Amino acid sequence: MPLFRRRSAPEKRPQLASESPPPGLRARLAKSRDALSRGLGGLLRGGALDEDLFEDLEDLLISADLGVPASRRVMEGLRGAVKSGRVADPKGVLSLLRDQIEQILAPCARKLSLNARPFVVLVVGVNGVGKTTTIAKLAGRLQDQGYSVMLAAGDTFRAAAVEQLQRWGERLDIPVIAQEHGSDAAAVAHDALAAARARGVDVLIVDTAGRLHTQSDLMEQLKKVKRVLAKLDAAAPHEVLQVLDAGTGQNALSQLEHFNAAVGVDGLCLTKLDGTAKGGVLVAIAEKFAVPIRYIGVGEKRHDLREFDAAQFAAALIPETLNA
Ligand SMILES: Nc1nc2c(ncn2[C@@H]2O[C@H](COP(=O)(O)OP(=O)(O)O)[C@@H](O)[C@H]2O)c(=O)[nH]1
Ligand SMILES: [Mg+2]
Repeated sequence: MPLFRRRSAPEKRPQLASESPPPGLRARLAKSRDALSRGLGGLLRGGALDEDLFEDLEDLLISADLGVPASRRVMEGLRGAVKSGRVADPKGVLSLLRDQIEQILAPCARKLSLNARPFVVLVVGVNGVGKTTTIAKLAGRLQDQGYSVMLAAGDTFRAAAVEQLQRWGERLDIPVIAQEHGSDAAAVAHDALAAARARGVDVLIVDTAGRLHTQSDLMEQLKKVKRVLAKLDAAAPHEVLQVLDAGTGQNALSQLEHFNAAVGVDGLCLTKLDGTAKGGVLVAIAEKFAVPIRYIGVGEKRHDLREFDAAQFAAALIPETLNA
């Protein structure tokens, strides 16, 4: 239960001509689905649902970045269903694949719940995965829901990073707490949380660097940011949100392990699902880690952030028919 009530939503901004309604998830996951579609079409049109086919299907799932353990588990489910006669044709295979994938994803579909005020989100992840863009999209989303938001420019390593966040702040009309490039990220986070409390802001989102001189410098900095936030509010940050670029495929799993070991990851946002055929990596992550997937990024614009929904994602990934 959120501790505080939502404010009434702000008046709708006039729609700009370029702001067409966001296309459905299916359209945005087309690259991942097409890759699977082609492979499934080739295999399932062939004929018998036999062991040769099962092996080829397993290879196809692995090549679509579902990873070995998840691909095996899906195929075990399919073998069982064919054996017991529950699945007897290609359409049945597709529907079973969708169900199996949904079952693997379902435990990770846990929404972010804003149960503190200010609710502090610390956004982490390697350079270029989409942290700053995700922060902007998330801030816009929360603002649309009636929450007041503040941003902290904690990527002080690159001059352009502070400006990038400030530009988003201007566009969204959201305050951005920043110091000059090269200053201490933990000091920025400290000032931002103090300001958020003083101004009674609902949500503070803290941006961070994705690269410093070394990987251990980065992890030490993130730990320091966490410590400093916790000094002001023992429960902060309430959410360490790691951003992962889905296009990096299996590499995303080792990024998660590294950051989780250093700072503890509470939730994920998988970005760039619109530009990659590797969307299956969400299934690999869900099979291996019991980590909430909060959001997915499906484009670079303000509205291109979706709450993660296991059934929708599975349905968008696996075609309904062989001609889809
Ligand atoms: N297509 C696409 N591009 C994205 C998405 N999220 C971020 N990007 C782009 O990825 C690039 C790096 O993003 P940025 O937020 O600066 O990454 P950061 O270094 O982690 O802060 C930018 O060009 C973004 O516009 C997404 O969901 N889809
Ligand atoms: Mg950034």
